[in-house]
Amino acid sequence: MNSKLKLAHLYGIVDLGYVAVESATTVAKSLLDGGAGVIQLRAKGRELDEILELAKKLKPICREAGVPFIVNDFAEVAFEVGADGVHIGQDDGSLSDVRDVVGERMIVGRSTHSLEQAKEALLEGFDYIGFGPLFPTPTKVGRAGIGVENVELVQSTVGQEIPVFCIGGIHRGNLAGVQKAGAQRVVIVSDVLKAENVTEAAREIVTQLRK
Ligand code: TZP
Ligand code: MG
Repeated sequence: MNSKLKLAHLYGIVDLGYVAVESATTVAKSLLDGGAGVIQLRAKGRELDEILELAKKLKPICREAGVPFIVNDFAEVAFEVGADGVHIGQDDGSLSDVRDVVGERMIVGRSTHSLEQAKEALLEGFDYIGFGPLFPTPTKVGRAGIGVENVELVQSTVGQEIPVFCIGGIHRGNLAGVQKAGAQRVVIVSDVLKAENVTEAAREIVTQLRK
């Protein structure tokens, strides 16, 4: 298991749906100060140039904190900026397609929406998975929540081999329940990014998950 990912409890996302480009580096620092153990740049619908430019700024900030920097969707961008990883969805091709671009050493993560997909991702060789959305969420519209029923099973099977980050509609108000359902690691986007104090929100989550 990747040692840095193993240490991560909160996977933070700098999502340009919530964060202005000008604030992205500040928000990344706030997430890191709060204890986020992974940072992803998610920039749906943005021009490649813009993503590349921002990724170049975020990478050294994460590097300094010793935290993996992951680019969502764009293996080429991840490779060009020397990111630590890239994250792809179910419809973004195979692991080997991505490996052709980024090589063998980069972290590659996969979104999964069922126990079956989670097991497939492990077998294929992904370094970690996202598992969800557990609950419907405005951050990813049009996708139903899969609930927490399989969280324990995914954690106790796939989660023994690679980190499993539960995602989707998780917030400080339901985190204890998600944890009780078996989650050890989470991605939380809107609750943290919309918080008055991003660092404090992240810290609260990390503290809860370390319990
Ligand atoms: N993939 C599945 S749910 C989701 C993504 C990117 C969004 C999670 O965002 P939030 O705001 O924490 O529900
Ligand atoms: Mg994607």
